[in-house]
Amino acid sequence: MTVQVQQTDYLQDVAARFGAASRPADIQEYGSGNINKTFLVTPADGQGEPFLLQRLNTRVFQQPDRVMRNIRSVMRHLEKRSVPPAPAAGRRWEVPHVLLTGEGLDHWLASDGSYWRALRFIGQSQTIDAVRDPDQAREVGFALGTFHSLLSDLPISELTDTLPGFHIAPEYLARYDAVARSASARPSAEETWCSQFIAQHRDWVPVLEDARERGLLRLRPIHGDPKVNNILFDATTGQAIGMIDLDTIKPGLAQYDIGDCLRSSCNPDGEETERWQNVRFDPVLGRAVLEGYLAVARGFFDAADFDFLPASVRLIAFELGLRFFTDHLEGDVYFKVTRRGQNLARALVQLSLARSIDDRLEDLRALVRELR
Ligand code: GN1
Ligand code: MG
Repeated sequence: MTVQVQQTDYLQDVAARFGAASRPADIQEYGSGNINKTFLVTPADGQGEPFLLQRLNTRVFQQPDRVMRNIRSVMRHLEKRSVPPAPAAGRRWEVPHVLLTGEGLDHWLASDGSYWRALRFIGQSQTIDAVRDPDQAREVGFALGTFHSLLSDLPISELTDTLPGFHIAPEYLARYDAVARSASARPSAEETWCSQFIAQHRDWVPVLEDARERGLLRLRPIHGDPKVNNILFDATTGQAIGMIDLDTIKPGLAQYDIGDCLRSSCNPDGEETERWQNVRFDPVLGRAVLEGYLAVARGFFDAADFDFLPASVRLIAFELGLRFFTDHLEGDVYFKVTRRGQNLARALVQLSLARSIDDRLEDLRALVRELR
């Protein structure tokens, strides 16, 4: 009870820094992110707009000022850019603006060292954890295409790397190898399945970093984390209206984003399903996502971008499986869990998704040939 009250006072205090002047505001935990902690703050009647309060996970983002600097660069860029990409004209498009403290800062560093920020709450919107049908999938592609298109003329020199090594698949594999060497001598059947699957498909890992080193793919501004529940939909029309969670914006390969978006939106069972053996990549949804994406982004997509699309979808599913499994072996230090075994369950889902993508790789290649 006392802990609860202290916790509430603490949050009220932090919320007040960002303008929740009325106390007490209603503060509820919000969303399903795996990294940061998010709260919805609703000031008492007539005392201001609701907003999101987030505690940045500084174990993951060890230089949180860099995260905020990137978001500032992106916001400045979007404000300067008056013309939306043609297919987006006339549609609702929202940006998660950062709110300032009374002192004009974009974050609040609490005395216990925790790092807080606040974001405008975008009303009349919703997120989804799995895609329902091709129309929704087309909207997912449209959102990522619009986002890429809006940032396509932001020089990467204006962005910093908030998370060194993020999406560099060979580094995740090296980390896994190191952790696996000291893992339990008595693995469970599911752990054994994961390690065998990883051992059999190590050759999938270098495809994008090799292409980058050979100069085939270039760095550009990416979102970094465009999974389906980081896309906002209008609550009434169901149209995609924006991308949230801008912490991982950085110079990267568009293939990381498209791979992540496809692996996430073409898995109708979602990331948290317990029935991992049933997980399938849905090619009908895949076609719709790519059509929606290319309707906006075709202009800056070159031949090599198309060439590496199929392999990048398989890679990002495999990479995420590897990341979840490594975290499971390390004792759940990176991704938030509510129970022991959750990161293993998530790894099984992503690795069997990678297997399903691999089964369909020829179809994916044919689809890309058709759409290019
Ligand atoms: C994490 O924070 P959230 O839930 O949007 C992770 C992504 C993973 C995703 C899987 C910084 O994203 O890379 O794809 O979980 N973000 C970071 O659900 O590691
Ligand atoms: Mg995130």
